[in-house]
Amino acid sequence: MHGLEVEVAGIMLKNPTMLASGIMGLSAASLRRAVRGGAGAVVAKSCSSQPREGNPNPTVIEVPPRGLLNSVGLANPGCRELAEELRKLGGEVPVIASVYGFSPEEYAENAVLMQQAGVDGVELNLSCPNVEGTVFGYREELAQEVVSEVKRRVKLPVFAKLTADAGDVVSVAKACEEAGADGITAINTLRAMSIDLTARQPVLGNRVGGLSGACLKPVALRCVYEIAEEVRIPVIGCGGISTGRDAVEFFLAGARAVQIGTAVLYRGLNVFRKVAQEIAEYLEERGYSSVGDITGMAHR
Ligand code: RRO
Repeated sequence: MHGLEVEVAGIMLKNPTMLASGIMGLSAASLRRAVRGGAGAVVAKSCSSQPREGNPNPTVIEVPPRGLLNSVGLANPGCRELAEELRKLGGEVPVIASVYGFSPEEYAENAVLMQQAGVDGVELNLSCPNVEGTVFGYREELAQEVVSEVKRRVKLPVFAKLTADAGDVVSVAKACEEAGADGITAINTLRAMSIDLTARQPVLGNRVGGLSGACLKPVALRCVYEIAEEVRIPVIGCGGISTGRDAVEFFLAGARAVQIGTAVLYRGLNVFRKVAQEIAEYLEERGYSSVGDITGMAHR
């Protein structure tokens, strides 16, 4: 397939599809399955300094059509153990670690551990809907503090993953760029809930969770479009992408690459290869030679 290679903050991707954080967990074996499914890069599940068990069950439920509601609660074995797993992944595609922290210093320490593990980039999860405490991506100055501290400590490309639950996601993106972020990932899941009519209680053990899947696409697309108007660093689209046509909408809105998560459930692990093929077909049918030819076109 021609013209699918993209460069994102110095990282070369053989095609613009990436595995979104959280979907395939954090073992090397499961991330490799996404690589075999054709992903141009993979993002591991977010990790914190200390291991976390996560929230009470149920933590993941289906929200038709083609959506999920999760309240996983950052279940992870801690960054040190994750670092050992990511070390096993060798060079097939770029690997991006997703790091979380309860303070800017913790984010930076975790990012340093990931850098030592040899990853290609770090995504700062500033937008988890399921953890008690500060959501750094809700406010410009908090997001800025985290990005500055991480950039002070690591040399790798740093992406800030943001949420539309923030009052003004565009201002938060601008603040991250000012603090030295190398890219923006937009967006994380949106806070949402489901109520069981028989039990007359919220379905999720944690009551509230994060919504992902098809219904997120228009919101994510709007965020990418508006952020791309205001920042010069690359924007990675995330939210409701399951086909090549979805991906193309994000490129037209200004995204340099796209992340795919929930769609793995509906189109299988080969979703990356399928979406890449569908993007190539779109480009070829219209006489474009690369993804870059159409990036940001909807702004003109
Ligand atoms: O683990 C989770 O509950 C979780 C995280 Br860290 C996140 O960033 N987004 C999400 O929907 N779930």
